[in-house]
Amino acid sequence: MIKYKTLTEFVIERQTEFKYATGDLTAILRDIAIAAKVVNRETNRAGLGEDILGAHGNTNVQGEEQQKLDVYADNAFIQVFKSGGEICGIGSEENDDYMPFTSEISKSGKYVVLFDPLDGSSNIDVNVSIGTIFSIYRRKSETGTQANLEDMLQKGADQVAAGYVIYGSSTMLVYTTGHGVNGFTLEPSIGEFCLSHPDMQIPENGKIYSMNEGNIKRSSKGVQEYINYCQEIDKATKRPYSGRYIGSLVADFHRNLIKGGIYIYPATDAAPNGKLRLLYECNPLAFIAEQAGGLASTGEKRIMDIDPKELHQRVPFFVGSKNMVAKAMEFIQQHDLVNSNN
Ligand code: P6P
Repeated sequence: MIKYKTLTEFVIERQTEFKYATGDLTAILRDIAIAAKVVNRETNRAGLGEDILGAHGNTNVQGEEQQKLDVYADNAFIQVFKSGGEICGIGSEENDDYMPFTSEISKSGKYVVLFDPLDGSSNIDVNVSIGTIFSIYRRKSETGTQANLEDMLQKGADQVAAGYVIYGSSTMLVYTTGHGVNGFTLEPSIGEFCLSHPDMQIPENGKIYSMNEGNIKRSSKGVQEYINYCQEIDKATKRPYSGRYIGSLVADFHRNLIKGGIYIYPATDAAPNGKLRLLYECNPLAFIAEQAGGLASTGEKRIMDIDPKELHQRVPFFVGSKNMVAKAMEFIQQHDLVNSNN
């Protein structure tokens, strides 16, 4: 008899590591797992579902065309967070403003969740892996009141937990509470996330770089020089590296977490702060990366040190193997920061 260790068993076993060990984290991760299973079901049958493919017909605050599954996933996670009682409010990529929950049970919740319900959703119709990304903070406002914007605008270093779900060839949930990174694979026959990747560590070096090279001529000199570095022939440092870009952040990040590599979405002249959102994409993945021994930077500063100013704030994002991110930062320092100081 193969004994799986389920997510719930694992979290209860590790509950004491969670700063506020009151069972709240167990409940929050339980809720995330429930919503993930619901989203997984629809994702896996998207071509067959009741008209679940394609555009929803609205544009979100990002100016991006919402996919039907975007809205479906957003509602699924909001529903479980609302009914769980541990969460007093949320911020989501798919909602213009943050959402304080108004029930008495929710107002007594001690945590907020910032999340991207379905990242990479433009890939849904072409059967490419997509993901959910989440970031959990302890509220700053008084328990019993409605959550406020200050609860949402917390820097990444103050996250109490973070993680992602990847809906791929298998469905996995990967999370950290600041005591390492652990990965759980959904076992469909029992409907449980089971420990499959204990204590995940990202290799210090890698041979994969992930960037939309269509942006290269609109990127800084430092980024261009780093990509040139990746493409040079140098046996001693195992270059050229391989370019791998799925166009789905969670899928690119997850591959690099396991194999080693760097993901770059830099500032461009079209997107001067980059494309990715600090609160519910960069901070949670930065927490995972650092806990797995990697780095996450804007190219100049640590992602998790940034004080957020607005809910959908974008930042340039360099994340992955420690030595690869450090090397990219060297090129930024050499070619961009020096010039900007002139
Ligand atoms: P581009 C998806 O919209 C996303 O947020 C990430 O998942 C992905 O890495 C990136 O944007 C793709 O953006 O501009 O290369 O198509």
